[in-house]
Amino acid sequence: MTTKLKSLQDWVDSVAKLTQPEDIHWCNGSEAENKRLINQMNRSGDLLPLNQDHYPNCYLHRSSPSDVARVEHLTYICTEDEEQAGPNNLWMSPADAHAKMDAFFDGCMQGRTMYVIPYCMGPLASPYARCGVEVTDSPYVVANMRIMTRMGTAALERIESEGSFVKGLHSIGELDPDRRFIMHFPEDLLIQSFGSGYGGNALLGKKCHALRIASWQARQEGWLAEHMLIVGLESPEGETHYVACAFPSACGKTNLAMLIPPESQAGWKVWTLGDDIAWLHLDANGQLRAINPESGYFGVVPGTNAKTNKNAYDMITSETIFTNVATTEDNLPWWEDKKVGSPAFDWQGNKYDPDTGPAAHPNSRFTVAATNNPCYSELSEAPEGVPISALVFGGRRKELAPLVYEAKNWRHGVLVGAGVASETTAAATGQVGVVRRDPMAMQPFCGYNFADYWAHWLSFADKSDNLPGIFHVNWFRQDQNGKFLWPGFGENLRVLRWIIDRCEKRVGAKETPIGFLPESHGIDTQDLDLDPAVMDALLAVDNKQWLDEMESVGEYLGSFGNRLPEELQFEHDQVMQELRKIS
Ligand code: OXD
Ligand code: MN
Repeated sequence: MTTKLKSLQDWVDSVAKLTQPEDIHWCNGSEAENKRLINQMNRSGDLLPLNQDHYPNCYLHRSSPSDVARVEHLTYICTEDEEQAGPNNLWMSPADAHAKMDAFFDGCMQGRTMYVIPYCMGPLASPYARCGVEVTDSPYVVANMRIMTRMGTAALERIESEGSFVKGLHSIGELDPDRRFIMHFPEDLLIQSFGSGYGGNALLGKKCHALRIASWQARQEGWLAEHMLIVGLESPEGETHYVACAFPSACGKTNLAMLIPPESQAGWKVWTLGDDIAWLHLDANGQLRAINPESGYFGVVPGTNAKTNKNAYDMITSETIFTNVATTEDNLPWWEDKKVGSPAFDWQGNKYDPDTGPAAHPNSRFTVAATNNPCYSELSEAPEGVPISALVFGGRRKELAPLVYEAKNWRHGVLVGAGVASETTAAATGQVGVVRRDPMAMQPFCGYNFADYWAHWLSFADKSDNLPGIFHVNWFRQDQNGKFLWPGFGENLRVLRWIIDRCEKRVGAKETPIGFLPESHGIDTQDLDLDPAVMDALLAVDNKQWLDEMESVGEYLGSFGNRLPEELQFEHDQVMQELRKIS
């Protein structure tokens, strides 16, 4: 197979000339093609079949031990003007980046097959969807892209009719951390990734395209590409509200997207649209609508059990690619907190020894089609997406941030988003558990200067008088002994219900300098067995702590210099003033 689109054929030819593969395979996305690839990877050892009686069509991939997470220190935005990338990104000039990458790619596919993967991010029939083509020498990437995107012939047809696409060139190289870079050239809609096979570095449709490049495209075209789950909440009366929530990596987006209402919330139903990325557009009526550009989940495995997320637990018992989990004696996948079975082999395939650390890697992952999810929303394929009632930011904070609060208006909400901070997790290489600023949960993913990104967010206030409410939640507040105050998981529905009630103007709220908080009894705690003092602690706003926090947010915003939008500075000054009045 080839293509009738000359610009695509020329690009593929030029990549082949540089990388010198033995074969070129254009992926059509068919079942037969997938089977052939899986069989081939079973033979090469790239994919190991798991126990097929209990986990039909499930496979295990073991990464190279130094290739288990995103590498933010090797991820660059390469724009002509350094200011475009901003202090939030590592920058390299396109000329330097090309020189470096061309040397890496030179002859790197010798003896290997080069796969050409046409893919579509978003429903194939959606005007909001955008296409790309990834060229890779990794069959594992092909199998994952088939789950995570609409990949193959239909995507190629759309690309041929549109004539434009995002180009992604990937090679695992030698999987050498010293010869690894993830480069983005937003001005050319181009991604180049070398030396890693890990999801976020190698499945280029995901973070590289659907967030870094798409955020750039979105600014130019007037929409938003965000690190957000999308979930529908259907009330017992049959009314469904959709919310989109941005949390940093590995802070429970997949769990919230697949939430199971506890018994006390009888009659509520939850429908998942997406667990990681949302593309948001204003429609002709000024209603914000969301599509999920992805068609599968690449979720963190440890912690998933029949209690924490039964939907996910069930969803990954068939047709799933596991990466870096442990295995039991009878070849079942195993991970920390699975609660059943015990590990015989660790994630590297060695006999499990508890002294050498966890059996499954803390960032071990599952890749599975969204349609496997028991609460898959039929609207996932709706070309026009779903209407969004609320946008919710959140982070992992032991203290400070209350369980929930609502921004005073859209502009203040942009400040709330810009002020998001969270304790780091295993999803990226580096220290775990340190608080870092992660505006809109986009710190690792915004493809341009945050100052311009906030200006873009702020500009929506002038485009519609019908924008969703903006909220902030924190499921992770702890007491002095390190115990979580809020039960989390399914019970988070109680907080989402308050959010919906606020959007529908059905409940009052308490005004504080940081925003609107639930009144006492605002959040339904029936059957929760929660001491009222704990609820008070969860909703406490400590002015002194908040003054310190806002000072630190102010310093952070100041680091963007005079590119920082005045309106954002104004919102910040307002909150500072209010806090000072009360302190
Ligand atoms: C992810 C991440 O893989 O955010 O979704 O790191
Ligand atoms: Mn993510």
